[in-house]
Amino acid sequence: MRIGIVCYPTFGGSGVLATELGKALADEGHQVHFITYQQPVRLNEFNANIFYHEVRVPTYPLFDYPPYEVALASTMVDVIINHDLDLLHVHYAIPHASAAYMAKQIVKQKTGRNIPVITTLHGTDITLVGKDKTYEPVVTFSINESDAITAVSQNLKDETYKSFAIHKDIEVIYNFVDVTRFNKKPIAPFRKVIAPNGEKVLIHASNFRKVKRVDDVVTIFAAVRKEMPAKLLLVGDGPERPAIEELVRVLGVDDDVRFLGKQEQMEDILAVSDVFLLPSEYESFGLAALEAMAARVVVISTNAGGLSEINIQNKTGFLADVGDVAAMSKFAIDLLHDDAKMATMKEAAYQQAVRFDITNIIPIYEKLYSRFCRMTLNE
Ligand code: GMT
Repeated sequence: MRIGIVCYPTFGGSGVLATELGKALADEGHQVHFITYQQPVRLNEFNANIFYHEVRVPTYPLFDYPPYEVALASTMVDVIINHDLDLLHVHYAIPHASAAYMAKQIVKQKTGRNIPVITTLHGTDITLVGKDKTYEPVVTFSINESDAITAVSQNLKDETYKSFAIHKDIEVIYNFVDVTRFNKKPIAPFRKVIAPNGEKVLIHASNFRKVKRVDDVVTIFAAVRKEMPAKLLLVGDGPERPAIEELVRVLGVDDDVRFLGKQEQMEDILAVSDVFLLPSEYESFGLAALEAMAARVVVISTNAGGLSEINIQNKTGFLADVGDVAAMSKFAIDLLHDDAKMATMKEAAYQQAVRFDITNIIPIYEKLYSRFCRMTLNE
């Protein structure tokens, strides 16, 4: 098949998932065309089946807001027609689903072909941004106009029906992880640099937005640090970082916290970690937590959104209510004191990640695609 993939090219979960999906489809022999405004961060290797089409948004003195969606739809039209795509798979509804709708209509008018559009909902496109009155009518319309809609968890599917008047079926296709990539032995000299005296290592990775509650990460770590020698790795970057740096200083844990910034080699960093903290206000799924589990790292998270669909209480990790830093701190302290329990939970976390291995999920997408392949105008 010739598949167009539209996503955000950044470190966000939807972009990571879409890029890994495209790479896996290319490995299966499909021709994959990425249409984005920048090379996706995880698109870091050559593959003869992968093509990248940059969306250029020319500026003009009149434009305070350059019309990205128009440029994106035009690029989609160009790629669909000139590369004879079989379907378009867009990730994150805003503005990808509405741009795809526009491209679909133009292609239909120009060629008579009805290009199938599949929209995958990822999270904040529904729960935060999409709900906003500024976007809601367009989001509702373009989701309904998609030929197929998928959501990355049951919780996100439920939230979508609650917040939008969607009259089509939404299929849950869970996010996935390449277990082979993340199941790595720790690099001993690296662990020595991070934790020179054998300290326990806690980790958090996100885009440092408010919804991630990174301040709770630091508060939990400070409680752990009072009880035992420990280090905290903070991976990623975003708007909350200056406030978090300040909090680290205020709580007096600056000697034990490392800000690593945006990182591509997450598997090496996770391999030297013991506990992954994800105290988010909401997560549709929590791809970062799944990657941690694949690296045998125990996850302590909130029970918000779809997190309880992957993190199982007292088995693969621990869950608490949003903001309950006392409970999450206690879970971490008790676990870090109990080597036997830690070993059992690490293994359980890994086994749970295997259920979401890439090899189990890619065929589900391929089956979905084959349902829509080569639709005609009358279908
Ligand atoms: O909000 C983010 O953290 C980024 C966002 C995205 O779409 O880039 O992540 C969402 O999609 C991920 C991949 O499906 C999910 O694993 C995240 O849970 C989800 N984030 C939220 O729901 C807050």
